[in-house]
Amino acid sequence: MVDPPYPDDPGRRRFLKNTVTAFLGGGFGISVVYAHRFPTGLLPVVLQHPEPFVDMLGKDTGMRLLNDRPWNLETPAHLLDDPVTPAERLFVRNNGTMPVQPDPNAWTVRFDGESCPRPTDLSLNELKSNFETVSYQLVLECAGNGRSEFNPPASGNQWTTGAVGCPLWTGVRLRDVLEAVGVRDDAVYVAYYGADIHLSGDRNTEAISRGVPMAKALEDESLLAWEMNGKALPLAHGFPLRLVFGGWPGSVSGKWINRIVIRDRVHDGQKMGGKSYRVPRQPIAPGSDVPDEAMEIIHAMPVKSLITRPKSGVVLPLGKSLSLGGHAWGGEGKVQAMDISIDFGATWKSCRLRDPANRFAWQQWEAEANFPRKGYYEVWARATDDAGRMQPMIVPGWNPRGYLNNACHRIAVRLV
Ligand SMILES: Nc1nc2c(c(=O)[nH]1)N[C@H]1C(S)=C(S)[C@@H](COP(=O)(O)O)O[C@H]1N2
Ligand SMILES: [Mo]
Repeated sequence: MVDPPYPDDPGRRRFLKNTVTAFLGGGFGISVVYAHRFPTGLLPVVLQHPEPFVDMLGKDTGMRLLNDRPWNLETPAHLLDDPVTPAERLFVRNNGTMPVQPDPNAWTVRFDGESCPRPTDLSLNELKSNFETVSYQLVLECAGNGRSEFNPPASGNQWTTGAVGCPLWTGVRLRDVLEAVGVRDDAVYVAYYGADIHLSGDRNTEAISRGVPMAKALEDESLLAWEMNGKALPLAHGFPLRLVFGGWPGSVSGKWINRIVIRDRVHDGQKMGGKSYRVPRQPIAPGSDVPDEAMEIIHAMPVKSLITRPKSGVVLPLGKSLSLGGHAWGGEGKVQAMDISIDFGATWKSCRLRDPANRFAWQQWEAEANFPRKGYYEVWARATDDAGRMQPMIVPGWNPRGYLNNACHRIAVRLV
């Protein structure tokens, strides 16, 4: 798969030529019927927008490809309708190159760090057999979900609304394992290293190495997981072992885990400092420069919701009511109310809202809307958490990397 051409770069040009040749020869598993007529030097359209034809990590063909080096795929809202997100519809956010065919039977995790009294290696098989196995549905959301709406634009993957999902995860409690390994009283942070490789190929630099404060590491629901929805983790989601911390930025939920460090300070690994996964402590004017010292690490994610049915753009005859539904999640809190508006926020109607399957799982909501006249409408959806915090209607708090956009999700509706 390729990006648009870079005509000035000979290496890139050669790569494209080879890719096009392979494609025309059927090498991508699709026969190109008139291949012999294809003009030399032209880039097949499908290679610029490969979604419908090319196998993207076994994902639903409706996923939106943001980048293939590293892989980044998001899920359109209408494909996120399931209460438990299926593997084929879970977004992928990679910072580096995925490891190749890890052998689960040879997999070990090293536990060490300043606040670990007895550095220990545990095999995946030992983790599976020595600790209680538990399952929780946990929301995984990239802190950059919604980034595409910031103005001025923030660099990074231009996620719209689809870097979120809530699968069922199975594994052991990180807490149980930490207790067995030993934790000194001065422990402050627990952080991970994974087997993926920095895009530069440099083996001395991690693609990403992040962590959480002790309190989050020790929660009942903080998992070292090897299954998603009752099956082994797919490679793209961290096979054979990953962390899952529901309600926090997805970046703390390390994939392909092979080392866990118990730190006596805030972890200082790759993407813990500078502007990475950090936001200004005080609000700033959009586009302004913020010194790193004025930034703080993102902890829990804010309250948010999605309209997953119908798909935006629905056309309805006047007189018919519209059934709507979706999910709402509160970072670490519970969602206590869900409302929709059909008049651009002037009035709101409360929705039916289910309880979560467990803490840090998303909640399902449903509502009906009735429209007074023919024409264009938007349905806006707004969640309120148990601390009374509501989603804003417009993009909140500009920050240099475009994190934490929890503005209301909107869909277009036409009555005819
Ligand atoms: N080892 C490793 N772990 C990682 C990442 C990564 O690039 N490498 N990406 C993180 C980020 S930024 C997010 S949002 C989540 C995404 O998880 P998913 O790809 O399973 O949806 O994984 C996190 N864990
Ligand atoms: Mo992320």
